Amino acid sequence: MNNLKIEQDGGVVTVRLHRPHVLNALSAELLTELLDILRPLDKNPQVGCFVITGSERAFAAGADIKEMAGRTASEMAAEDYFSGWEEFAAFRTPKIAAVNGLALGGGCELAMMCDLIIAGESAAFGQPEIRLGVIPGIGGTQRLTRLVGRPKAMDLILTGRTMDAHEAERAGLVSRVVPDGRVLPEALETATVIASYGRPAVTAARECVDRALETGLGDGVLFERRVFHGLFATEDQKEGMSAFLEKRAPVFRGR
Ligand code: CO8
Repeated sequence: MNNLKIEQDGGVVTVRLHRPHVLNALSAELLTELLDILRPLDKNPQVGCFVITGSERAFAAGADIKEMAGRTASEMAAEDYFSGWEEFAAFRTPKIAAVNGLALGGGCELAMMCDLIIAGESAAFGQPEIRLGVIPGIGGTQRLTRLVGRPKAMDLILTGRTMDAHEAERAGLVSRVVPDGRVLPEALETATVIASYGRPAVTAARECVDRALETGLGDGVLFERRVFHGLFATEDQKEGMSAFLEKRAPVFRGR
């Protein structure tokens, strides 16, 4: 493992991006390592949440420009360069981005593939690809627009400017802003809470929320109601509601 540091505490797996010499620029090798490590963990019922973080200075300063710079269009297309990030986005385990410092380009796009973004007060978010003669390529034009709306997405993507954590929170990109030193503790505490809940309900909640970005209101509400009905087939629903009525803490078994 050259580019990542992994820690596991109970049901929470923390992945630290570790390419300090290039501000955690996202290389193809980093992506391969990330997918190789998370693929089996995503299927592991004992794992309830992933936390993705970087360093104090940079969450990630984008895709690795050195690695991309000399490529031709046909090489990029033939490799479907960086399409593997969609596998990361599709993992069913909840993902929290714990962001200190720079989240630029692919770094901002990686954070947006997570379910929550917890940012330090000094964090900065942006899609500066226009300055390199390209555009976001790992979902930035799509996810940013859905999250913050067209006016702010155009502002960021056409100017390449960064926004600070408070602007990002006001815009709806960031879930919570905390003091810089609290970012990882807050993310780990939040991940522990999420990991303590029953997996069927967590998965259902994620899928329903994400469906809101893909579909119309009527279809989305119907999808939610059907999923809600389906959860009554789980032991966790019986346990959660019985525990409430018996005034005790529930013990979820993830089935
Ligand atoms: N890729 C490679 N190396 C990088 C990157 C990067 N994205 N960002 C920083 N580095 C390297 C620098 O080259 C430098 O290396 P060296 O010490 O060998 O010169 C080192 O990290 C430290 O950086 P700086 O000296 O530049 O540090 P500063 O504090 O002066 O500046 C900045 C920090 C402002 C973040 C500056 O480094 C910068 O502008 N970086 C580039 C940011 C950027 O443009 N990101 C977008 C990249 S493109 C992208 O993400 C699109 C994804 C699309 C993928 C498409 C697939 C189909």
